[in-house]
Amino acid sequence: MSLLQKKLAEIFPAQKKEIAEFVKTHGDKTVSKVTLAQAYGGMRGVVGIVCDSSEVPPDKGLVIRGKELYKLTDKMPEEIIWLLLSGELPNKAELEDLISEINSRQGVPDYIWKVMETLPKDSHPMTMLNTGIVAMQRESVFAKRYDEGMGKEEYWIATLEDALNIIAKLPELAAGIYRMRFDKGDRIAPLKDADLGKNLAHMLGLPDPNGELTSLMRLYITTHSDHEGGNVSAFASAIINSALSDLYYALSGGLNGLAGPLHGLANQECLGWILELMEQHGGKTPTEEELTKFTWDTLNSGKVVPGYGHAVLRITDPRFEALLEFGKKHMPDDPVFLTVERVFNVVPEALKQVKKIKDPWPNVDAASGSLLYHYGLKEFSFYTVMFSIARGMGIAAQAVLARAMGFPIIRPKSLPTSGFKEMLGV
Ligand code: HAX
Repeated sequence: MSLLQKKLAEIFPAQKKEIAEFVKTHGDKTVSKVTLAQAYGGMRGVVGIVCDSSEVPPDKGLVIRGKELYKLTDKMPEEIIWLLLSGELPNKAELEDLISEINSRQGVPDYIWKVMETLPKDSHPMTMLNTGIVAMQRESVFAKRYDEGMGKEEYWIATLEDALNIIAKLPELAAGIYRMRFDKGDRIAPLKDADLGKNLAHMLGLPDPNGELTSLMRLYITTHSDHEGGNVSAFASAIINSALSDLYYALSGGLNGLAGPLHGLANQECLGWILELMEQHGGKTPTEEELTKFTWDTLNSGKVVPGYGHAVLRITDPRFEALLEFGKKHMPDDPVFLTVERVFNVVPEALKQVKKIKDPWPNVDAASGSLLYHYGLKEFSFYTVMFSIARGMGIAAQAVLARAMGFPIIRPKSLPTSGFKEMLGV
C-alpha cells in the first residue's frame, strides 16, 4: 500500500464522522439564498457545493488547504497532490514514495495510440486528449471493482487507484499527442525516476539545457492544479463522479468543459490575441497607446478580451502573478512576454470603463501561453492540454474526497420559467 493511501486511510474516517455530525447538528441552517437573477445568471455567488481540496476567496485567489498560492510556488506537483488529498504537505519519505508510486503506473496502453492515429490529422488536441482518457476507461479499477460488488467504504480506495493511474499517464498521453499532432517525431518514453514536471518537459522533447523548462512545468502544474469546486470543469466532473461513473468518465467529461473559450481554452485564445496584436505592429511589442486601441477594437467588435475577468475573483489572479514573476526572472526581454506585461498595464484600465464587467483583472490564462511560447511550445492549440494535465490532479483529488466522504448523487432542482413565475406570483 502506498504511503499516500495509508495516510488517507488514517485521516478519512475521522473527517467523515466530523462531516456527518456537522450536518446532523446544523443541517437545517441556511447557507445561501438564491435570487431569480442568480437562477438565470449561471448560479453566480450561490453557495451550494462542498469542496475541501481548495478555495478561491474573491480577494485572495487560490488557497489550497489553507495555504495561499504564493506559499506553494516552489512546491513539486506531487507535493500538491498530497496536499490536495490530505490537507498537509508530505515529508521527504512520503514525497519520494508518491513519486515512485506514480512512476510505477506509467505506460499509456498501445490501443490508445492506435485510437489517436485514427483521428483526423486536424483534430483539436483537446479532442485527442479527452478521447484518449475516455478510451482508457476499460482500465478503471473503480468500474471493475464496482462490478465485483465492492463495499461502499472501499469506493475511495478504488478511485484513488484510478486517480494515481490517470495522473501517471496524463503527461505521457499529452506529450504523445503533442509530438503526433505537430509532427515532432517519435514519442519519447517517460523517465522512470523523474517527477511529473521533469518528465513532462522530457517527453515534450523541447530543449531544456539549464532546467528552466522543467521549473516552468512544475510551476505550471502547481498553479493550474485546482480552483475550488464550482468552475465548469471541476463541477462537471463532480456531477459525473457523483453518478458513480469512474474517474475516466468524470475527468474527460469535465475537461470537455475546460476546452471552452470562456474557461481553459482562454489560454489558447489569449496567446492568439497577443500574437495577432504583435503581427499588426510588425512583430514588435506595441506601445501602450496601440495596445489600448487594440483592446477597444476587441471590445467594440463584441468579443471578450481573453485572459481577463473572472466569475469569482476580484483581484489580479495570484496564479497570473506567479507566472509573471517567472517570466520577469527568466525572459524579461522576450517580446511576447513583454507584450503580455504591457497588456497588463493597459487592459484593466479599459475594462474598468465597461460597467458590466465585474472583474477587470488578469486571470491565469493571460500569462501562461507566453511562457510556454518562449521555450518553444508554440502550438497554442495545445495549451489547454497543458492546463488539463494539471487540472486532472485537482479533479482527481476532489473525486477521491467525494467518495471518501460518501457524498450522494448531485441532483439540484430545476423549474421551467412558468414555474418560477408561478412561484413569484407573476
Ligand atoms: N472582455 C470583454 N467582456 C467581458 C470580459 C472580458 N475579459 N469579462 C467579462 N465580460 C463581460 C461578459 O461577457 C458579460 O457580458 P454580457 O453580459 O454581455 O454577457 C459581462 O462582462 C459581465 O460578466 P462578468 O459578470 O464580469 O463575468 P462572468 O462571471 O459572466 O464571466 C468570464 C467570467 C471569465 C467568463 C469572463 O470574464 C470572460 O469571458 N473572460 C474572458 C475569457 C477568459 O479569460 N476566461 C478564462 C477565465 C479563467 C478560467 O476559467 N480559466 O480556465
